Amino acid sequence: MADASSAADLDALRQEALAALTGATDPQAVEAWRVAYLGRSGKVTQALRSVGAQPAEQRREAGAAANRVKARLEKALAVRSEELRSARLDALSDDAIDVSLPGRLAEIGSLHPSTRIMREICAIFERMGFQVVEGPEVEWDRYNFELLNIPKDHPARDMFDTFWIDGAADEDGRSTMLLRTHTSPMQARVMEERRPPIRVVVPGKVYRYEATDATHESQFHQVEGLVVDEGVSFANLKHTLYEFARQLFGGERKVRFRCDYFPFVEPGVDVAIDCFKCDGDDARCRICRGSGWIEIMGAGMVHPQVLRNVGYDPDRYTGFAFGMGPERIAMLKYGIEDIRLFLGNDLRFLSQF
Ligand code: 2NL
Repeated sequence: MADASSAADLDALRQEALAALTGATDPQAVEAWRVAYLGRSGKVTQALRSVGAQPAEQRREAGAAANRVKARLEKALAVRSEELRSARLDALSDDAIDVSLPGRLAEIGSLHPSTRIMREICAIFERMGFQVVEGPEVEWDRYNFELLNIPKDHPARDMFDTFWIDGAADEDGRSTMLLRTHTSPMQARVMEERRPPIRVVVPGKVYRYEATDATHESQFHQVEGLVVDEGVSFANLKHTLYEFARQLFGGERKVRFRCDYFPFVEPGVDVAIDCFKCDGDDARCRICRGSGWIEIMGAGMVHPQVLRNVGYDPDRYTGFAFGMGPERIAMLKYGIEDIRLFLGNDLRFLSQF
């Protein structure tokens, strides 16, 4: 088209260009079309340039007409580009990666309730100057029972239904290796390795071979504590555990100590707090069952035989020890009714903590 500046020529150019654009079905073809018509030496650009060669009285109208064609084609280009873009998006199959979507947020986990309670318990004792130590879950008979005043054939071993491990045996063929039934063996190790003063808390997993129900699991946790030094008295035990109970369950709590039996202490006590749920007023209270008291731990003065077993002179050193189950404490604090939930891996339970 040598001279495209007449009204008829411009109209033909517009139609030609619009038809060519319809035939451009991918981004490269659309770009080639843009260069061919609207580019620096494109046909529309040339038509605009040729306006200057027209007779003066026609220039104004011819320029306006050429500019209208240019504007019309630019609009058509924008529409066509958008059509092709949305057609490409529609063509993506459902499982194709849509890079224009925002990313999925990572789910942030939370601490397991047993971990959370164990950390709370340990933090209270750490503030009182205790050191946190951890020990092996696979133990020797010697640390789990013997040093703790529970010799072979002692009836107290019936209190612990033990997972014995095949492989190591004594001269009578009885296994000597086991999954620890409490965390006390680590305290025996600490006493054997160090000399007083000793102030440790031992959190960790323990194992019992027993049928599971709402209040029994074969795997759970304990936090035990031990203090040994010259002049440690039952008054120190009472004060320490009183302070602990009030920090964990609230400053209003009363704390009760009653006689109990554990082979590694003498005297032994059970420690209870007054019921924070019903204050002893509800005979059918789910937490204290109407007694008004909730047992939270066992404790006592370290048995002189245990001190002798690790080479301490019981006339010089005395100590107190205590033990508690974080699952039981979590059940009381959070109103959890079944201990099996702790290992059930149900996110509806776990995500509440
Ligand atoms: C309970 C009772 C208790 C201990 C644990 C202990 C450890 C050593 C020496 C003496 Cl090395 N005693 N531990 C003492 C009394 C009670 O736990 O009901 N635990 C869940």
